[in-house]
Amino acid sequence: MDQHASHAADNRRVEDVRLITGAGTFAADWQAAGQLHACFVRSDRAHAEIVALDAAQVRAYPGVRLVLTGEDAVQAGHLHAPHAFTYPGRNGMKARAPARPALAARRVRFVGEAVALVVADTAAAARDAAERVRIDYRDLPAVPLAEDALAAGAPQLHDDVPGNCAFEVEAGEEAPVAAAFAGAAHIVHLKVESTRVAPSPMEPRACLVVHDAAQDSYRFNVCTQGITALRKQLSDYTGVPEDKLVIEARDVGGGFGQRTPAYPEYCALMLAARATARPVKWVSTREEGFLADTHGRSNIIDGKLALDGDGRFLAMRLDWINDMGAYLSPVAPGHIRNTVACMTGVYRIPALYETFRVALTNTTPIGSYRGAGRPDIAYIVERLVNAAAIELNMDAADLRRRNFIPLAAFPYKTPTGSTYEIADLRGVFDKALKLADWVGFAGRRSKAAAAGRLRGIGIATVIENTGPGNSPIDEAEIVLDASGTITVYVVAKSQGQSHETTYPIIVANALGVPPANVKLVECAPGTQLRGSATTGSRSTVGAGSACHLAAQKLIEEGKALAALELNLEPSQVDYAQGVFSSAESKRRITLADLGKAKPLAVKGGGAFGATFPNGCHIAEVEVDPETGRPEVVSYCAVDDCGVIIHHGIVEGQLHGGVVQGAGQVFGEHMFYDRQSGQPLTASFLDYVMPRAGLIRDIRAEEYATPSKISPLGVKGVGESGCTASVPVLVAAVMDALRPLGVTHLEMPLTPSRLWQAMQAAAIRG
Ligand code: MCN
Repeated sequence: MDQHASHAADNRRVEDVRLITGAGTFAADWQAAGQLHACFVRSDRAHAEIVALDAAQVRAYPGVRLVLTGEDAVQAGHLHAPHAFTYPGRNGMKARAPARPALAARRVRFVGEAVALVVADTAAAARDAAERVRIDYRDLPAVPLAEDALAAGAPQLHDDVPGNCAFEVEAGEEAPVAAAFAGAAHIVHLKVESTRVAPSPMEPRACLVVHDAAQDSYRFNVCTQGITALRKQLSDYTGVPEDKLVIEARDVGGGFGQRTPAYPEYCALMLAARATARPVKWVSTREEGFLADTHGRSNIIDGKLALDGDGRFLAMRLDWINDMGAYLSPVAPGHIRNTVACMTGVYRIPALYETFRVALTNTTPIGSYRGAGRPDIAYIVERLVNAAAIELNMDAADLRRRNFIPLAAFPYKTPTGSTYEIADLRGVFDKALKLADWVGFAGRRSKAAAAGRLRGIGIATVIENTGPGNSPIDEAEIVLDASGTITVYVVAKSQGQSHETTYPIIVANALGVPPANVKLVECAPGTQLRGSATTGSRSTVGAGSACHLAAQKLIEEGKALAALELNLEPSQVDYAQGVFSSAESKRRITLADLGKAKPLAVKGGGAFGATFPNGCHIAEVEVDPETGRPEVVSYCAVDDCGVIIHHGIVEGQLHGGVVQGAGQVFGEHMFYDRQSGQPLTASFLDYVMPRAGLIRDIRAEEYATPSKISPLGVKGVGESGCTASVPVLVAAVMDALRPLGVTHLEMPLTPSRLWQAMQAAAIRG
């Protein structure tokens, strides 16, 4: 066990009691004196012109204070949702980013798009009035599927996005890949879909906006993954300077990437707060969440892997269609960046090339979703590797072992430009094979077969980047105040990752004091600290490292102040376990007493690049041939996230991630009617979330290779579980059905889909 884990031995998390006893403060809990309530009128069709919008009658309705429409948003200039395709695409192409007024003007492009905003004295009055807003639409043909949207002659969503193609971009080099394919002994080809999912955090979105007329500034209480990114995006969207936007968030009930962007609703609420001169509050319903919160994934990937006669990988080509929904979200391009960063996976593949076509469709915009491209790239790469093992009649583990990047090759520069710092792939792999008893599988399969069940095993060996983050610098501030309290400030924002436990441990370990003596404040309103939002599993690397460095600075600056108090030279002062002392003079002063005499505030931080956590997951699934019901009967995971700060939290993050991936594999799917563009799974009746019993027992073990990117030796872990569980669980199901001749299925692997595949295979004979 490393030094940083020592204070966390009892595994308790500081925030748990507050959160599980209902004492949290979530976005909807905020109230402001005199607040009004908002309700959005949303489009009930996927693609239509707004012919007329009659709000006159509604404006006169009792309790109604304001009705805003798309024209108001256009007039205010709340028009251009920011996006991050700021780099040139294929042949120098510039991204075509369509305007997105905060309320739809003249045309709607997806079911659930906000068309008008009604503000009233009560939430009920706002809802009643919103139902009475009359909108006449002229329906237009809809294209909810990305491949349809990119096809010649498809209905066009935006005049300035010809062919519904917002961007084309490529990575790697095409010529060496083509040459390697020409000389390959084997080529495997697969086209798969990484399905569209609705992230669905527990806390529905909510936002309270207060406009200060004197300062012309806005104050928000909102569920967010970090205020710095949100502040910048809101400013870009509305033109209001960042220093006029103050954002406050306390507890956030899940984010999964979906709580990052500046949603148009927030910009419409700003207009309402300004126009009414009253605070305006909006709390989303769950149904609105399905329709208007960003979705995740939704990629179609055509992949080819070339191998030599000995099963060595020669080259890989991937052609992606990235569905982005009706508009570009500010965070969507992150998927592409991440798939490029990890394209080679854990394998030495000398030549790589991939293309991306970013499609706009009549669906809810796509944003980041836990993993943001890493589960997608891991899914296609691992499925190709499994297909290759079948083609070559090799054991899936042997084929992987043959192609791993060897330990001696680290730091490893990939053909698509990443530098993997350090990973002991064989070490992780061997530990996982042993944990899962890989070699004993044949016996378990026979036993299951004797009981009339189809048993399969899957393996996934994955690596992911924990992102450079949306700020080049991460900072933390530590204040030692006159009461002797140590408070640490960061701009990351926990949504369930237990930062309130983690950062105090980091600071306490550096200072040699109990973690209980250190308090954390995340995202203090108005803070000017720099740092990334809690995205890309980089908070421990970024904000955590900054906390560590700030604590070291506190010791150094504390020594100078202690020297003054003790009438010594700073060089005569030592520090250990919360006490400044001098061996010669026997004088001493505690950290707390120093704070009382000389309060101190220090800032620490730096630029911490991407780390590359990796893992090997092995799962076994049994399928009931009578009903098609799959059951995960074994799940083993060995992960390397570097030095671990808190083992219990890491385990929890892995479990959560694994089950989140399993949700996509077995049930979750945002599904649209191909003709009308109506979402058919926009409630928990139809959208199948994973239940607690889906994976009953996850056996997780650690394998640490410390990272030098962070002074703590940490790598990220928040998304690792779902990056690995998507490919491994699909592989296990496919392996179970392979003896029947089923070779390819798309997610979600529902009982009915499996049953139908088995029936079709039986008919084929
Ligand atoms: N940790 C550790 N040692 C390490 C790395 C991490 O002890 N070497 C622990 C720390 O306690 C830290 C936690 O793991 O608080 C997560 O750390 P990290 O990997 O840095 O991830 P972030 O804090 O940046 O969290 C982001 C990540 C992402 S991107 C998504 S999406 C996600 C996730 O975390 N969404 C979550 N986990 C989630 N968990 C919950 N409950 N809810 C979400 O919305």
